[in-house]
Amino acid sequence: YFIAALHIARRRHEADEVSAAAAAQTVTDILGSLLIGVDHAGFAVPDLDEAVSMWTAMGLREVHRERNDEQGVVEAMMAVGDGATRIQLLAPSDSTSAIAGWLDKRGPGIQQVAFEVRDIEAAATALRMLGFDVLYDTPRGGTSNCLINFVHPKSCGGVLVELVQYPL
Ligand code: MC0
Repeated sequence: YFIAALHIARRRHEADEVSAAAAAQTVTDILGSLLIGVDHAGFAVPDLDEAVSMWTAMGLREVHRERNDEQGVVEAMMAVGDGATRIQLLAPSDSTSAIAGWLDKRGPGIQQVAFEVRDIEAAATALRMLGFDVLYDTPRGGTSNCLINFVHPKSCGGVLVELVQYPL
């Protein structure tokens, strides 16, 4: 439904029924309706166990841990309070991963902010229509069997935005 609505907006502009600005606004409105909230912020850390200990000492709780070889990370999800907010601790599992590169260049810190979306394919289509640089042609596997994709920080104000869709 969402992807069909996005293509209709584009076709209406191509047929000169609506202006480029009006079509873009429709795409933005659809994209806005696909956003559910901030799922997590991802912190790059050199050592997962040490980072988990530090954030546990601050009162966060580890609720999930897994290794993702495609992304080259070992990660722990930390709950902040009783709500749904999570901090994702990301340590490199191999020296060529994005997290290893980030740590080399910038050291530990906030590497990404993740938005939960209702339909990740539609969100990626809308973002591309609006000129954002979406990294993967098709979503890949993320935490807890989520689908993930990313918007390149160069097209996004210097912030790496992750898109997350939970399994049904
Ligand atoms: C790089 N840059 C960033 C950045 N990474 N800026 C903000 N936030 C980041 N995370 C900037 C650099 O400072 C540089 O700017 C320019 O982008 C190119 O940097 P680079 O070091 O050459 O980096 P690239 O191009 O090799 O890689 C950047 C890219 C990569 C975003 C394509 O990190 C990537 O593919 N990320 C998506 C995958 C990922 O992050 N996986 C780890 C989390 P200047 O100004 O110096 O040119 S896995 C995950 O999160 C999963 C497990 C999950 O949640 O389920």
